[in-house]
This record gives sequence, C-alpha cells and structure tokens, in this order.
Amino acid sequence: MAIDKNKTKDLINGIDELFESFLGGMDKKTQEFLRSKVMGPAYEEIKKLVEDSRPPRIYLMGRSGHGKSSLINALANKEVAETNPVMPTTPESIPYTITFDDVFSCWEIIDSRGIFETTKPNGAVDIDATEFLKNDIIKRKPDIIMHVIAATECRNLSNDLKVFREIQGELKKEDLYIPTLVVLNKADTLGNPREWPPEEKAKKAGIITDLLNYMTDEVLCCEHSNIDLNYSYKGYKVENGVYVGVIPVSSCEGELWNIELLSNYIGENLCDEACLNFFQAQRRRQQLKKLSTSIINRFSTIASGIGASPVPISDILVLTPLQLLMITIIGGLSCRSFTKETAFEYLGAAGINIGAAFGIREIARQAVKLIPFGGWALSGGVAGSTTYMLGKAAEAYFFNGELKSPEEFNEEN
Ligand SMILES: Nc1nc2c(ncn2[C@@H]2O[C@H](COP(=O)(O)OP(=O)(O)OP(=O)(O)O)[C@@H](O)[C@H]2O)c(=O)[nH]1
Ligand SMILES: [Mg+2]
Repeated sequence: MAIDKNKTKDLINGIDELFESFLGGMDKKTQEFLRSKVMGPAYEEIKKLVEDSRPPRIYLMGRSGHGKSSLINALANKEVAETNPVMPTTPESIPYTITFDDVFSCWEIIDSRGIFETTKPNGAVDIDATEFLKNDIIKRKPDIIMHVIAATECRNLSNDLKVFREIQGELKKEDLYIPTLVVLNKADTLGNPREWPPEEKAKKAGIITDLLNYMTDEVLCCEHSNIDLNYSYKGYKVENGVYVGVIPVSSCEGELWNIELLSNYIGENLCDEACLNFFQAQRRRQQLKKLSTSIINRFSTIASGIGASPVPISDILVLTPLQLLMITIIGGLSCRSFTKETAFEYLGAAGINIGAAFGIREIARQAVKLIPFGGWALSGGVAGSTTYMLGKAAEAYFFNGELKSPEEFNEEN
C-alpha cells in the first residue's frame, strides 16, 4: 500500500467529521478560526502533495543500443514492456506509461529512439532530426530529459551534445527550460570490464573520473562539483543553463551501479507534483522520508498558528484531527495504507487503547498523554512542538520500525 490519490477525499472527509465533532460547544469565532487557519491549511498541504501529484514525464534521448530501455528498467526496478521493438526508419518518439499498480503510481516515458540515427557520413546529425527533436520536446513538455550515452562512446559522440545544446537554445526562446542529465551508461565496460565495481577498483574509478572531467571541461565547457561529496566518480553536478548533471551508471541487469544516486538526482530536479509518483513507484524510503519530514514541518507550523487565535484555545485536543491526518500521511509515504486506521495503528503501538468503544475525544485525551505537557497553557509554541514530536515519533515508527517516545524528538525542534 501507499498513498492512493483516489482515497484522498475519503480520508479528508473522515478526518473532517472528527474535526467537526470537536468544534461543538466552542464559540463561533473559534470554530471559524480553527476551520480556516488550522484544518484548511492542512487540507491544502494534502492537496499539494497528493491531489496535485501527477506522473513524472521523462524524455529519453540517445542512440540505439546505448541502454535507454535498460536504464528505465533499472530505475523502475522491473522489466518494462517494450512498446515497439522495431527500429523506426523515420524519427519518431514513442510515449508509454509504466504503471506501478501496487503503489498507485505511474511514469510517462517518451523514448525518442531513432532520432540520432539519421546521421550524415561526417557524424553530423541530420537537420530534420534536429528540427524534429526540438518540436517533439516542445510538444511533449517533459519534466526532465535524460541523454543516454554509452560511456565508451562519449568521445565519438560529443557532437550529439553540441547539437542538443543548440536545441536547448531554441527551447529557451520558447521559455521552456527542461533540466537535462547526461547519463553515461555502461560504465562497467570502460577499460577492463573485469575491474568492477569502482568502489573496489581504484583504476576504474580513475577512468570514470577522467571521463567525467572530459565531458564537463571539454564538451559541456562548464564548472562542476561532486554530487556525492566523497566520490567524484559518482557524477558531477553542472550548471550551464542546459545540463544539470553528468552521471555514470551501469544499468545492466544484475550489475546495477549508481542507479540510486541517479534516481535521487532526478528527484532533485523534478517539480514538486512529479516527485510523489517518481519516488513512490520505486519505494525509495530515503526520499519518501524527506517528503514526510517536510510534511511534519508544515503541519507543525500550521499547528503553531493556533497561538494567533482571537480567543485563547486551551484544549489541546483540538489538534488531534490535524495530527491524525499528519500521521496518516507519514504512514502512507512509508507505503502503508492511506486510511486513518494507519494513524490508529501507530497510536495503538505507542500504547493508546484504541478500542472501538472509545470515541475520538477519548483517543485524543489519551494521545495527549504521549507528550506530557500537562498543565501548560496551549500556546502556539506548544502546539507546534507537540505536533512536531508526534510526527517524528510516527516517522521513526513507520520508516524505521522504531517505537520511540515523542519526547525524544524534543531537542530537535
Ligand atoms: N555492460 C553493459 N551492458 C548494458 C548496460 N546497459 C545496457 N546494456 C546492454 O546494451 C544493450 C542495449 O540496451 P538497450 O537498453 O536495449 O538500448 P536502447 O538504448 O534502449 O536501444 P534502442 O531501443 O534500440 O534505442 C542490451 O544488450 C543491454 O543488455 C550496461 O550498463 N552495461
Ligand atoms: Mg530501447
């Protein structure tokens, strides 16, 4: 299970019912304040993360046989059906969707295979192909472009990058900026293929670094910095207004290398709406946890807004629906089911008696005991920090399987 966009409405309706049941007995001004300044912004956050989410649109560029399909299989962590195994004789791009049904996600891939094949004897790319590629990118509007080049062929194919640079110049005129990554595939075949992986073979690591330097210094002509601070051979971040990085990988089945770093880097360059589908499909816990942490921070900020209430709110219980919603999202991001029962599962594990006989008020009363702020006045600071601590404790439970007391996260806030 995971976050299912189609369940968002049910979840929000369920939580909203709880919330409304809290409001009874409060004066109108407080009710209005809580609706518009607490739950309203919380629902807005869910909308941004879940309802606005859409599949990432990934555009593949590169010559036949350099490993575009293998790379997608490596990233998707499964064999993706080839839609058209026959080499096209005229440039055409082939869009297809990869669905990850069990995690409610999908990706849109556009494989521009064949475009660079129509080269002239001198290696120049055909003018029609260039025009086609430009128009195709304008038409498809991908979120990211991956230019896949077999590492051993880089030195012969530098012209392809120059051609693409010109295309990007044209795209800019259309106000279209699409982050583009050079993926140096088949890094394993550089030098002696038996010397592998580079983590264990310094010579291979050196060959890869030399190639990265060549690509950035002589082909792209731009400054670079390590993506992984400790290892230059894992790839460079570049900023030349067109390309965002040069990353070596091996996408050979059974020999995958550096795919996780590539995936993270793609995520860094994707817009917010495309991230959930991209990472959830791969069940990338590290990345999903980052999304969860950002939700915790946002929900804590929303909770602390309670301090600005026109009428002082002394009942910390009013935060329970907000916190249940937050815990459900954290659970969903950790690939649990996206229903409020997930939040109850955590509260149950944390020692709260979630019997069917108890009403939500009782659950709330018990939940408050998880964080002993008894006797404190409910200020914005207290509301924010209790929400934060509860979120972090739920995150530790769902992502790391650790049952920690929320208080342990007090220092961090
Ligand atoms: N050694 C090695 N072989 C690879 C790697 N990636 C792909 N290959 C092999 O290269 C061949 C071509 O890979 P594909 O993924 O089909 O290449 P493609 O770019 O999709 O080719 P077209 O669909 O024809 O455009 C296959 O035999 C792969 O097994 C790699 O990282 N290392
Ligand atoms: Mg292919």
